[in-house]
Amino acid sequence: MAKTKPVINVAFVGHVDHGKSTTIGHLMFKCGNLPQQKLDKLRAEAEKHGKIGFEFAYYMDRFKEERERGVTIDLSYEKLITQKFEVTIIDAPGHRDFVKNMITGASQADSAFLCVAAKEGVQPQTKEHVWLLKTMGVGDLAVLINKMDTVEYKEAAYEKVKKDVSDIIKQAGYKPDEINFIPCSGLKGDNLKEKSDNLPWYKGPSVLDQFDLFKLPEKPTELPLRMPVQDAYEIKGIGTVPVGKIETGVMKPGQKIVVLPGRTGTGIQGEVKTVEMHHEALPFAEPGDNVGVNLRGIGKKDIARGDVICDAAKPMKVVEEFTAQIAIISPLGVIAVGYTPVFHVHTAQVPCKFIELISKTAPDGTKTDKPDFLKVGDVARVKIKPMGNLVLETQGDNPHMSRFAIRDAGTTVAAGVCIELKAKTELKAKA
Ligand SMILES: Nc1nc2c(ncn2[C@@H]2O[C@H](COP(=O)(O)OP(=O)(O)OP(=O)(O)O)[C@@H](O)[C@H]2O)c(=O)[nH]1
Ligand SMILES: [Mg+2]
Repeated sequence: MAKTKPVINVAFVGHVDHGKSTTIGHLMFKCGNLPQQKLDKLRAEAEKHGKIGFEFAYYMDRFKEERERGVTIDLSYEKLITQKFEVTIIDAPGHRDFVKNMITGASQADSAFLCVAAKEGVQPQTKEHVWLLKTMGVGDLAVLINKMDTVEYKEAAYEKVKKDVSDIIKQAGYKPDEINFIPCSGLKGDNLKEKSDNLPWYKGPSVLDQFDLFKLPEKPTELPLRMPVQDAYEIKGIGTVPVGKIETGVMKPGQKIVVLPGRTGTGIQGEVKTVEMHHEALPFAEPGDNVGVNLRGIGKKDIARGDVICDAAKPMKVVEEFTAQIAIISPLGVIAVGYTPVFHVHTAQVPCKFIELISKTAPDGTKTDKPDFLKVGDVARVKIKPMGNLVLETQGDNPHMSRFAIRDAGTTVAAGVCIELKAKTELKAKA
């Protein structure tokens, strides 16, 4: 597929069962991507599983277990051509057990719809997902206040949820005044494609309109090449094909690269043979492109999820220790020196230890130097030591590669950004 319109990747996130998959499925039906005959089949299958009302969700939930349980487990993708964009819709799971997959989805997204059910309002994963979006660098957000049919399409119900969502997104650093809050019903179809007569008080865009209101993601092409690897496949006759989204820089056939940290922990040198998107070879790929790459000199064992393909002349650094600014979202207890949770950085997961608490600001604004512990609502400056090989950059060098989430026992404890770092060894480029 030749690139005609600019590509954007839009994730649907939010608490379990708030209607993400249903909204996408129904929108696809209204846009003609899901034919009536197929919908009838999905409806029959949903009924067979005792899941009446899940037919639109089934369009996105394609695995047997997802259909039987009526929950999204893994990410699924759907193409939509709008007036302005070629959109890749990313349907993320809301269930707390699958937050890892949501993080991967957020790492691929340029923009996102946060889906909140009108009756239930803000729920734990509503808040957690907001922080994760922010951490993963998704700056452009719209909020769907879904299931408006369950609150008789009342404006008061919408306003209440809008206020609660505004509060949490503001805490995470979004500007609620610049964000559209769209009332809709994924199941009944209101405000998905056309504006609905059931919501005459609402003057804003429909869900479909909103896609074209998302900002065209800035393309940091001037920064060095960084492509975090989401997965690496072994393809017969071709070799190892890592896939992922290019965060910064440009990738071209013939380019010298280094995979970091790679199997060795110190980087493996290689060269780009081909770059493909949607099975088409590209002359070059840019930030935002989700691509598959064939690399000369890199075997299956050399590369895995969590590695980053970097410009060989300007590689990232493997970190000895780093200073970070973090916000505590929901600690399981309190955080003190010695605490060693898992850090999710781009697509990598590495246990890291808190070695120093430098300072903190409590939610009431009180500042403390060298605090003994951190708790929910605190924003802190801390020193961290990775327990494995981790590549990271400072916010000053490359903001796209400086953010991380801290997770422990199935919960996102904190989110943060790297301010300063000390490299393990100065990796010399052998381009
Ligand atoms: N009444 C009503 N029900 C809805 C609406 N949207 C979704 N539902 C129902 O809510 C349930 C969950 O819908 P899903 O689309 O699977 O929700 P989800 O957000 O994708 O859930 P996960 O992916 O598991 O997090 C299903 O029973 C849907 O029929 C809506 O607008 N109105
Ligand atoms: Mg779903």
